Amino acid sequence: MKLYYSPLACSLADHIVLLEAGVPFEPERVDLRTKRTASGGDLRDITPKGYVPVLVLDSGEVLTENIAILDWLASQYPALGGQGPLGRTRLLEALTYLSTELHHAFKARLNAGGQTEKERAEAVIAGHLDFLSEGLETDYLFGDTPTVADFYLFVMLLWAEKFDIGLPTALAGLRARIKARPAVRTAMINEGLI
Ligand SMILES: N[C@@H](CCC(=O)N[C@@H](CS)C(=O)NCC(=O)O)C(=O)O
Repeated sequence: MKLYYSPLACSLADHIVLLEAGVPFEPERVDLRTKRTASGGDLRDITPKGYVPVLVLDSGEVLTENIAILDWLASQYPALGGQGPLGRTRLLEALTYLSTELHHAFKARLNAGGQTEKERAEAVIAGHLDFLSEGLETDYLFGDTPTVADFYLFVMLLWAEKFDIGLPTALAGLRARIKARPAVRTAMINEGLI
């Protein structure tokens, strides 16, 4: 398998999950501005979407879209997926919220032109973080062990740190717990983040 990623992009979630699963894979860095990959290719030749994450399976199939990739990884490595009869549905519910609400709000913060837009985007982000924190009664989103959704959330909690957006206590705890995991540390070292 090959993962196309960019440092501190949402592809960090997939990078962490592959390391947590202990599966052999080849990470390849992408410059999102030029679309050049570390080996000299153009990401748009792999997917015309031109964004990460992109996971190329050993069969040559190309997977894009974080929800789909993380769901596929959870199906391959069930310890990182949802448990019980509604497990997969709850996981997809969380991944969809993270992608279409929280990630979307961070995009608005990233693209904000002026102070008013920045503050508006940060208020939306804070609302989502409050919602997530109020529902958090265990160490991770679905209990005492992390799922792929926790790693996606973790990436956005790192973005919050970067933008100096404070976290509710429960999410600060989750961020610290995930940051301390050996696979997470390895992914962050690989991406040059620590
Ligand atoms: N719909 C995609 C969006 C992924 C996405 O926003 N990727 C960002 C990094 S977090 C990216 O590659 N941006 C570069 C670009 O869009 O040109 C998904 O959910 O996977």
